[in-house]
Amino acid sequence: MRILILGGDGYLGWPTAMHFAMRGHEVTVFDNYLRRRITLQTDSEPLLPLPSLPERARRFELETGKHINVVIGDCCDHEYLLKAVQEASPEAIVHYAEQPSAPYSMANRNSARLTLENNLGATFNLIWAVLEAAPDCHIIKLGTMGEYGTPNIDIEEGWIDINHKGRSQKFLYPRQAGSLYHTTKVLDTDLLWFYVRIYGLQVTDLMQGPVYGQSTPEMDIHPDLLTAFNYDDIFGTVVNRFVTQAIAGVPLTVYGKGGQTRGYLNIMDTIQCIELAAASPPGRGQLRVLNQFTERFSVNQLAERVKLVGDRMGLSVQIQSVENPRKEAEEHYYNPVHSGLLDLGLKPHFLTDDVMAAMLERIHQHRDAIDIRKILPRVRWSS
Ligand code: USQ
Repeated sequence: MRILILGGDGYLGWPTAMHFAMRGHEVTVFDNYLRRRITLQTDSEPLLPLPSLPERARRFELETGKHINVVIGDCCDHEYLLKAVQEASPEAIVHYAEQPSAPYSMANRNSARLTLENNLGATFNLIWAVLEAAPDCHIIKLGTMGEYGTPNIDIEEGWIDINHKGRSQKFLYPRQAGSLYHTTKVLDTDLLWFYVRIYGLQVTDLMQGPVYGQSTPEMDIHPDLLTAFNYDDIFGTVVNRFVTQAIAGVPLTVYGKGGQTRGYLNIMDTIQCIELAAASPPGRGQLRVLNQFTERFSVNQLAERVKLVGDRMGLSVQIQSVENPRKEAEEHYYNPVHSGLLDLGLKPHFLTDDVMAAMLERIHQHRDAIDIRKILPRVRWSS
C-alpha cells in the first residue's frame, strides 16, 4: 500500500511509519516540526533528544534496509500538501498532524489560536488535497475519546439513534469536549462528516484515549529510532508522567479527587488499530467512527498501579493530590462502547504489572535526564 503519514515526526506518527515500512508498504512521512518547536518554546522537551526526521529515516534504513520517504512541510500550506499528495499518490493517509496538547491549547490566546488554526487548517487542506488529487484515498483521522466528554449515559461508537416525538434518526453522538484542543477534534469530525456526506470521501475517525509507552519492535532496534517521550505537564500523558515521577522520586500528581476515568491504550495498540483500519477501508461516502482504547482506569487506579509495581522494585512511590488545573468532572459515570476495533481483529496489549515494570525499568535507565521542574502543572483552565 502507498501510505502518507501526516505528522510523521510525532509520538505516534514515527512508530506508525516504521511499522508500515517494515511490512513492505511504501511510506511517506510529512511533518513541519510544530511539536518540536512548541516543546522548545514551553520548556517541555522530551526525556531524550530526538534526531531529525531525515536522520531517523537514514538510521532506520541502515538498520532494516527499509526506506521511508521524508517531506518537511506544513499541512496548512495547501499547495505544498497538495504536491505531496500528488507525488505520494496514497491509497491511505493517516492524519496525526495536529497540535495534540490540551494544556497548551488552554495556555493563552496565542496558543489557543495556533491550535484552532493549525488543527482545522490541516484537516481542511487535507480534505481538499484528497478531493483534488486522490479522491479514492482512505483518510484515517486521529480523533479523541475526549470529543465525547464524560456524559451521564453510555457512550456509543460515534453514532446514536435518537427517537423524538415518534420519529427516529441516526446522528453523530453528542460531543462536549473539555479543552480547546479536544474541541478542535469535534470540529474536525463535523468537517469530515460534511465532506463525506456531500463529496463522498471515505474516512475512518479514530476516537483514541490517552496512549502510554515507548516500546514497539521497530523502536527497540536502535536508540535513534525511539519516539518522543514527554513527561512534562504540557505534552506528557498521565501514565508516562506517573512512571517518570515514580523514577524521579516525586509524588504522583493526581489532579483533584482522581476519579477522572478514561480509556487507555498501549502505543503498540495504536499502531495495530491504524493497520486494521487501513486494511479495511469503509468505502466511498462513509464516515466510520471507532472508539480506540483497550481498558478503562481512573487516575487513582493508575496511581495505585504505578505505586504497587514501583514499590515492589524498591522505589517507595508517593501519591499526592494536587489542585486540579483543569475544569473536568472528578467523579463521573463512564461507559463507552469499544467493540469496533475488536471486531476488526484488535488483540490488546493490556497494562499488566509486567508492562508497568518494563516501562519503569526503561525510564530508570535515563533517570539522570529527568528535569523535575517540568512536572507540576503550569497551565490552568481559567483566563
Ligand atoms: N491527569 C492527572 N495528573 C496528571 C496528568 C493528568 O490527574 O499529572 C488527569 C487529567 O486531569 C485527565 C486525565 O489524567 O483527567 C488524562 O489526562 P492526559 O493528560 O493523560 O490526557 P489528555 O489531556 O486528555 O490528552 C491526551 C493526549 C491527547 C488525546 C487524549 C485522549 O494528549 O492528544 O487526545 O489524551 S482523551 O483523554 O481520551 O481525550
